[in-house]
Amino acid sequence: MTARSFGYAPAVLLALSITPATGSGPDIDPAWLSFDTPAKTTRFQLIAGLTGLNGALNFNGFRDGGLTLVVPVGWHTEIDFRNHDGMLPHSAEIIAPETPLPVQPVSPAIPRAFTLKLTEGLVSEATDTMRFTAQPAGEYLIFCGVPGHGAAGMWIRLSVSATAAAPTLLATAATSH
Ligand SMILES: [Cu+2]
Repeated sequence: MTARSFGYAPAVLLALSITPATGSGPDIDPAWLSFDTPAKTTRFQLIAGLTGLNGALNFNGFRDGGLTLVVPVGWHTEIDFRNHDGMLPHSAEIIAPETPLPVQPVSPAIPRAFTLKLTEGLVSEATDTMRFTAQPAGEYLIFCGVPGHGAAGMWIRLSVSATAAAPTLLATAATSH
């Protein structure tokens, strides 16, 4: 990880000091997240298959919850999905954590928090935007709905926080299988 990647947000540095990253994981690009604090709006670029990790079954180069998007409760949230994978279709939805992970799409945990073609997936370079209000506070997964993908590790985390003052992106411990 480069210092530059985290230089934009002291809150991220603080959080990382609490939950140290491994040092060998992928980088977080600060360009993925933007926000307007007075307007309580945030935008996150969600990129399916950004890298070859896990057979491209990853979001932004992270798998199994290794990246967490933190959004203050009640903020207007826009997730801009793009499928960067040249091979497989992908989708995304916000779901409640469950064990074991579902192997099919399930009802989204937040109204309107899902992409088009949830089961079939969006083809290479297709985009879709989901817009929703981040509530209620709690822990969620950003999960690929194409059958088998999410259960194989294609998910990251969304934390809707009652205490955060601003959105952040954190490298978090990936769940091992
Ligand atoms: Cu997928």
